[in-house]
Amino acid sequence: MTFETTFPDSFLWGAATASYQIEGAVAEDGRLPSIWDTFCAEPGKVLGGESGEVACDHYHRMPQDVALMKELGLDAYRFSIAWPRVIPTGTGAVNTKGLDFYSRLVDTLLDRGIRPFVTLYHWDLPQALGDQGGWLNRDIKDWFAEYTGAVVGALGDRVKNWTTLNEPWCSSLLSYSLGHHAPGHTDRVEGLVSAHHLMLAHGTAVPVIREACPDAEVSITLNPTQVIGPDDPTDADLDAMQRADDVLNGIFFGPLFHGAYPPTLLENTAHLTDHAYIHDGDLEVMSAPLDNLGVNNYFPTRVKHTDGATHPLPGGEGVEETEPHPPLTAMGWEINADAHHDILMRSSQESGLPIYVTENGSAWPDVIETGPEGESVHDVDRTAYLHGHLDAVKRAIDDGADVRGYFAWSLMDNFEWAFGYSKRFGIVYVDYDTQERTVKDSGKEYARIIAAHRTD
Ligand code: GCO
Repeated sequence: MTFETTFPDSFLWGAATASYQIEGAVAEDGRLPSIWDTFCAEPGKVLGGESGEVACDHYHRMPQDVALMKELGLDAYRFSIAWPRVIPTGTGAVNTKGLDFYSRLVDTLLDRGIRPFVTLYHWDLPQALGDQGGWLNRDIKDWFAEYTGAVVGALGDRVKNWTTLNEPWCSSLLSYSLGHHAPGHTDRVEGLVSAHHLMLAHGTAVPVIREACPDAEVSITLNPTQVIGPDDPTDADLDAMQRADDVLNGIFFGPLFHGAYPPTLLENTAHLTDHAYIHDGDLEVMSAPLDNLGVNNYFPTRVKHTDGATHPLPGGEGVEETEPHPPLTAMGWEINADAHHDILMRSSQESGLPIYVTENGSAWPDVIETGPEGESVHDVDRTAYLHGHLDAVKRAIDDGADVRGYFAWSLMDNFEWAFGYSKRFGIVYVDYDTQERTVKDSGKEYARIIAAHRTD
């Protein structure tokens, strides 16, 4: 191992997970279905018909999993709260048993000296709210504020790092325009409307968090992606790049940090909608000041102009997504640490805020081997990806971005949404038959890097 890049002493080392991807126990202690339980049950939506029903059984193995975090030397743990555990019907009665699980998790983390970073929404919307239109219903801003108040009211005495939403791009455009995620709709306008309501819910929740937890550090996690065009772009290619950037990045950077949508996004979608879902005053709510920005980033996006079919994203006229450049991960994602550096710089400039890399990592076809010293996973590719991307983070810091921490995706292998259990992102291997956890070589290397930075 030759990785010797050094980070500032205050840099925070973490790992991330999400409720539906690890918890299991979907019908326990009063939890009711989310839109993901429903989506998984629909034939053809998730590879192998798999679901988060058992996942990593984290709900029952939480103390051991926190012990594992301690063993790795993590400073911080980023997890999400399942809305359908806390308010199973979406609005109304709070389920104390559901909330207690997270309260125990927070106490266990704090006992071990690990700082909790809590995400309020990582895609598991109560089905009861899905039945009322989900993110297409403007009332969701109030439903989300009510849920936020319940959670922050219960945990805000111990949790300071609060993130409203994880990757609103995925819960809007990927879910309502591209149909890959729950609820699986394929409508260009719905992608725009749901994105707007996500931003509105976010902006409505920010003051609720501050009220319940005055010393909170409030954040949102986006998944911006560097848009790369052909080497010698024509004007038409530049237009395609702008359109792609608007619907991937500007659609969130604009409302959050500039108080307006990109004008080109509005122009290029005007033939689809009159944008009547944008009400007076909305942009003001959406741009509520934040304390930091979470960035999840794995790969860049390559586009060029086409005279062929319109891309299914809104404003996709003339846009063609082109093949990623090798080397690729098991997801088929381009490994491009320079693009990671560039998107951190961009995120820093757009937001003017401190940044946390709240997710970054890679999937590989891991093989577990049994030897004299027990089980091991020699995931050299994941380790190389980790080194390359950490180095890119450090370059971004040197170039002036205030990046304050890095969370590996993921602490352990888990339910990878539409890909079921077929893709492993963990730095810890999970045997889904026995629920045994094995720290992979990449996890050991991450622990070594963290230990090398310990100052206390
Ligand atoms: C996302 C989510 C995670 C994924 C991870 C790998 O970025 O899509 O936040 O839940 O599992 O990114 O795809």
